[in-house]
Amino acid sequence: MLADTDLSVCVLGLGYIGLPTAAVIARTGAQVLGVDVTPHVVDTVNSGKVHIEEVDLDALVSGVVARGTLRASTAIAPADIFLIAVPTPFADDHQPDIGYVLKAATTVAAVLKRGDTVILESTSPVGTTEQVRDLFAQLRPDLTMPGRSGANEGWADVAIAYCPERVLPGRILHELIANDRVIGGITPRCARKALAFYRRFVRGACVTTTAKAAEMTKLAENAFRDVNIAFANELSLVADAMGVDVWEVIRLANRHPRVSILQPGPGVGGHCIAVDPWFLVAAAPDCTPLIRTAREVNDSKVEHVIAEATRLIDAQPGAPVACLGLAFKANIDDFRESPALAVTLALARRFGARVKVVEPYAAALPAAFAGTGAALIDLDTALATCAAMVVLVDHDLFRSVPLEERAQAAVLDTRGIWPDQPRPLAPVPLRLAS
Ligand code: SAJ
Repeated sequence: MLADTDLSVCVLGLGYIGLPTAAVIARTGAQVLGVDVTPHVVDTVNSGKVHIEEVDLDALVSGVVARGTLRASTAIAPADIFLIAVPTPFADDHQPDIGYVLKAATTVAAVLKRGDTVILESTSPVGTTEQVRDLFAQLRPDLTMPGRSGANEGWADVAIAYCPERVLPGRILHELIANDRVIGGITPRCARKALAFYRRFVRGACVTTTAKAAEMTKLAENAFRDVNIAFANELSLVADAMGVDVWEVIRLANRHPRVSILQPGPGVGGHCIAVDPWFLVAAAPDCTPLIRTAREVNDSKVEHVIAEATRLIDAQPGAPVACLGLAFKANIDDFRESPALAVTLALARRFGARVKVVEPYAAALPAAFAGTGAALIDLDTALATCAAMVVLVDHDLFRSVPLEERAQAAVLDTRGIWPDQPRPLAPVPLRLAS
């Protein structure tokens, strides 16, 4: 194995996964080149700064850039290991779009040489790693690719593997090292080569399998969480209709040794749990009614919260109302696919300047709010001036507000952070079976 300082690694995509991964590898002493299509991202990293908020990432990036082990560029260069960490969104019809992966692979193909290892980390539909291999075979007929028929297929010039990231925003640097990794090789030899690489910085167990099993494992993990959150969200609708406190029910049910219900909320956001289950549905639409329904339950929770918040605001004619939080979850600055943002935007479009937004992780309101009249204010101002409050994110800052500072406000608490808050409205009568 190469000494750490002799290893060159190229990370394609310097987003929420690529940049922390590049920095952690650079910390081992390997020479890391981070490639991104956005010049602003490249310039920011090269100046030792970060374009995303993640605990301790700024200090790590500034350290490895100063030490000379991490640099960024819009152009690729030859390396021993290529790690692809680009987005895999879905189209309007929920079909996965692996265009960025194939584009990144095309870029890699231009500099690929005998002995290199290519690892895909982006969450991907089952079969994507083999598609990348086929693309390499087409673009580089001078190199042998693994798992294609022919003599010595296990000993191809290039190793190709899939190793999904599993880190939780807010804990990325810790989880990158501590979490177990599933490493799927196109062939067992590919998996072993990728394993040797991850062993350099992962302290969790590294388990090898096939590329397809690793791809499906990642999708199964996020679909599992989505289904379980959907159960909690559905329970919250039933509990609301019955005038029961869902948070108390879940707390009590979770005292059962084999029950562990997740938390309801205003819906499921982020770029993973709200997206990845669709990859399974798209691959096997006839076998996935549960996964599809969970997605629909979680998406419909947003509409339910908008309706509830509208009732609350209508009951306070003319008064300012505070929406607490825009992020897709607590204590981060990531607003992608955020149900909190969707709810607040819908309310801002309907109630205009009456809507005040409190988001400690935003310096300004996102562009989508332009023309609505809504304003960004701080928490203390909201507590002093708003007659109604809609809690959409469980940021620690919001949790810390004592009852006496919010007792006078009508509150819709979609995250259950203020259990002592009096319920402002009678539940909407639902059609319950007698
Ligand atoms: N949420 C709830 N109730 C809960 C838990 C979460 O409503 O009890 C909501 C959150 O508020 C948020 C959404 O679900 O809107 C997703 O948050 P999350 O914390 O469940 O997950 P992510 O998207 O931050 O990260 C997930 C993780 N996957 C799993 O836990 C199986 C992470 O490990 C993955 O690396 C990440 O997806 C990814 O990149 O795929």
